[in-house]
Amino acid sequence: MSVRKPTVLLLVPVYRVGEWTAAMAEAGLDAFVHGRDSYAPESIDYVLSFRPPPGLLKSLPKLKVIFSLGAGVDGFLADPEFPKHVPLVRFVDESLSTEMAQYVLLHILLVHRSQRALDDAQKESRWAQTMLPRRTQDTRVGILGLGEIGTVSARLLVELGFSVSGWSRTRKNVQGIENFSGAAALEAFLAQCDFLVCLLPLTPDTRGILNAKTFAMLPKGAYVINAARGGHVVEADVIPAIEAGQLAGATLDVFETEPLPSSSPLWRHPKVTVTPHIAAISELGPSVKMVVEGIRRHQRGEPLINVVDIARGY
Ligand code: NDP
Ligand code: OXD
Repeated sequence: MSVRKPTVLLLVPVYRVGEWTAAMAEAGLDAFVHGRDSYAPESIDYVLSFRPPPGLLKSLPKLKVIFSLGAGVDGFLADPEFPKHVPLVRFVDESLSTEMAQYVLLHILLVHRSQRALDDAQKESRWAQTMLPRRTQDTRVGILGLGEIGTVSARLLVELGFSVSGWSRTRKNVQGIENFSGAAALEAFLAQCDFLVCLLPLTPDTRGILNAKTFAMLPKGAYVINAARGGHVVEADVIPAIEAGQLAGATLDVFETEPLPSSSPLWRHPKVTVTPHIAAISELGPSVKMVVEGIRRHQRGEPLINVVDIARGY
């Protein structure tokens, strides 16, 4: 069967269009490829993006599949004109999940092992041998979101001896991880988290889930890590919860406004660690593989994989 040569729109930074085009050709995809500055809307079959400009996808009348460069698709679904009849395939990748798990582990260990305080002691040539970590098996890590990334992170922490639980929408059975599911179980889940790690998708149900009320449900002195989306946190509630001693501190990789404005007090608070949405980055090779395989599947009439459930929001 002969198939028409497809046309692909790459909504990646203009300076990256060349490397994407070359990598797709190297992967054997015979396609017309355009960047955002040179395309005819009626010619586009497939689009690749992370946060497309609102309204743009709707302006492509022959669009067949949308590929998300990121694992999170909130940047697509925030568009009120998102064409809901077009399948949206999201990026799911082992190396992305591993990098996320590394980020989570790094920031838990920095706190668990008092590394920041030990750095301060070194600056004063002080032998701080009394700064011993709490027993790992007595340290309870709770993960909001036991999906692709949450499960890899949870397993890594279990292997290192932490006591791990996870919260999901539907019931999960992951060995060694206590599962809490559904909105009704959230309070009981939070009540037993010394570390709370957010790895949820951003949906109407999860927006603002980290707020003064949920912080108050944690044990006093809990530590919060958000590597999911800025919209999960009510940013104005973080510093008051730390100053009240309810939170020991927070590590935040993602923010409502990115880059985080220099006026944000989060940058300067001694108990807040800010990183620039860098917990994990989608690599070119696996991203190209997802797009090329997805286009081939679509052209052969085979089912697509990792299709987002638009009604659910992830
Ligand atoms: P998945 O879709 O695989 O997992 C999502 C998990 O969240 C599932 O366990 C799901 O439950 C749970 N969940 C969703 N809604 C609810 C709810 N209302 N109540 C309880 N649980 C809920 O996503 P990934 O693991 O692939 O990615 C998670 C997020 O990580 C992305 O959406 C993205 O925002 C973020 N991310 C951030 C990066 C960074 O660099 N900072 C990089 C990559 C991703 P169930 O299993 O029952 O469906
Ligand atoms: C993602 C991200 O969702 O990079 O993959 O944030």
